[in-house]
Amino acid sequence: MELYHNQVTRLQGPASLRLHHRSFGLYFIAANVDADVTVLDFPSRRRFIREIRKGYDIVGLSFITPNYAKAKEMARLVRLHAPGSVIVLGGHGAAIEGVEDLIDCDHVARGEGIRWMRTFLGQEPAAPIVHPVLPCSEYESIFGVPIPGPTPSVLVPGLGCVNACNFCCTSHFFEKAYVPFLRTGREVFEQCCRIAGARRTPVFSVMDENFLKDHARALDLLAEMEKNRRWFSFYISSSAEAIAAFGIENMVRLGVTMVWIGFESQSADEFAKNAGLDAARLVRDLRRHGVSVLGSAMLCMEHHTPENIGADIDFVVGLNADMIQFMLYTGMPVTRLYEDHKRRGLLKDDLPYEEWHGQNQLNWRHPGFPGGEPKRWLDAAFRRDFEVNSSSIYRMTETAVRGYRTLAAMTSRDACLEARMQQLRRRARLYSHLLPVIERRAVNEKERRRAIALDAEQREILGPIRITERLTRLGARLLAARWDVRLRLLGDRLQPATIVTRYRGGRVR
Ligand code: B12
Ligand code: SF4
Repeated sequence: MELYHNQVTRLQGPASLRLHHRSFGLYFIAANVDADVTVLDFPSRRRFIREIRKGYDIVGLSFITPNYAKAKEMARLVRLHAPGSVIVLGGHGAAIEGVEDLIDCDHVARGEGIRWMRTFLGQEPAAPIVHPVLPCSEYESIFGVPIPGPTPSVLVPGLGCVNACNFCCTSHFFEKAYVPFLRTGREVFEQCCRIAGARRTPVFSVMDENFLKDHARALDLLAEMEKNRRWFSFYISSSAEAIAAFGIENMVRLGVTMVWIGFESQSADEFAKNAGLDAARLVRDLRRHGVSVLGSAMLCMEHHTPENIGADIDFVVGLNADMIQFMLYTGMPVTRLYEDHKRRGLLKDDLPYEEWHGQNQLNWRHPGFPGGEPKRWLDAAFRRDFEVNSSSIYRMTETAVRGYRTLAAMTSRDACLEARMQQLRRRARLYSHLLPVIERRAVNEKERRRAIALDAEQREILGPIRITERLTRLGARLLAARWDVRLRLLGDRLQPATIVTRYRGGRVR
């Protein structure tokens, strides 16, 4: 249930960012039907059985392709313990070909689920959508040190993307169309005000594959924030071409803290979204303005060979983004890539769906990368990025300091830029308290020296460390030492506790 530790910072040891995410789709459905609904997130088998024995009319199972075996087992348990319940399968796993014959169920909901469930219940499918109030992550820590304050709230302005890159599940699952939940900047702004009020944080993690693609909505949101002087900030995903159209200055004004960009490969022109892109420059400019970058890249693509893949890894490492996701080129059911691999007889039919997640084996036969070779390249790529560019938390601290520097150097700032500068200052200050911890656990001498230098630099521009901050630093060092012991004795697995949320007529009880 972790984004970073699964596929981004997983080889960064104690410096890996740890957080759990809920299964948002289920809450969206629960908040938008007129019925009594219980959402069980991360249930243990025992907890699941206890709940379904209550005899629900419908049990909806949300799963993605690699969770196939779990969904199958859960369906079996429903038949056994709640034979009167109707089983509905939904989420990306519903795209598995013939899933209705593979998992014992009554219905399969493909694509957007609110509309599907409302129709199934005989309710108005096109009624307005209520955005649930939810934390994006349950628990946030780094080096075992909890990140203070409330976690960001989740914001889902819409699903899918029109770009239809051949490998992209989300685009194909929603039929290459964008399914908006919030159509205008004003609607996004209103939801932000409501959710920020309830959760007491202005920070949002936006689950929208390509948030800046709807240029007009993003500009409209910025205008609303400026008019009302509410300075929300956002973690977003966007394609390079959408970022270029929106502009970096607008991103700073909008309060983009981090952007996830799919760079995919050095041969960027293969994807229209990256045509003519100077990726290194884009990353440099964003980071200079205080916007952290999570760049993603794919390994073992068709054009890769053991001879040329190293150059692609070097290219991605050379971008020096704050974080990198390396992922194996994997065609999931419903994508054009899957259809293509199937047509060419390349799919590994005997590979269980649990392995279709892009972090271990390829789900297709690539002549250059048999057996365990893909994993070897993946690990080497993550390791190289870590050794060359240091830990992601070091880089994020550097981005915040650089961003503050850039904004502070401007000769004039309006209210919006002034607010953004103050946010960057607070972020730089907060992250910098981990620099002594980074220094002690540095991956190499280069990172150790960088951490010391960055700490000195931030003190020079942000002022000396106050006494309370010294205590914070001491606390961070103690917690990090405790985490080292925990990792040694118990390993790095963090199992989320079950979360139960009960809704009555769309409202949380
Ligand atoms: C948040 C997220 C996560 C979270 C998961 C949190 C959780 N508790 O499930 C984290 C970061 C942990 C994560 C991890 C992984 N993820 Co992920 N993740 C996403 C992401 C970015 C957003 C999903 C989301 O919440 N969207 C918002 C909600 C509202 O939309 P939704 O989930 O699609 O739900 C709607 C419909 O699908 C449907 N629906 C969903 N469930 C149900 C259930 C019923 C009964 C019904 C009727 C309808 C229905 O209705 C909902 C409302 O319309 C998507 C990409 C994307 N933008 O969709 C990838 C995505 C789902 N992840 C994916 C993958 C591969 C993974 C990993 C395997 C990656 C990895 N290698 O480690 C891991 C697996 C983790 C695990 N153990 O399950 C793939 C799934 C591909 C596939 N075909 O199965 C996606 C599509 C990304 C991609 N493009 O490749 N992920
Ligand atoms: S731009 Fe990103 S979200 Fe859109 S189709 Fe391509 S990979 Fe998917």
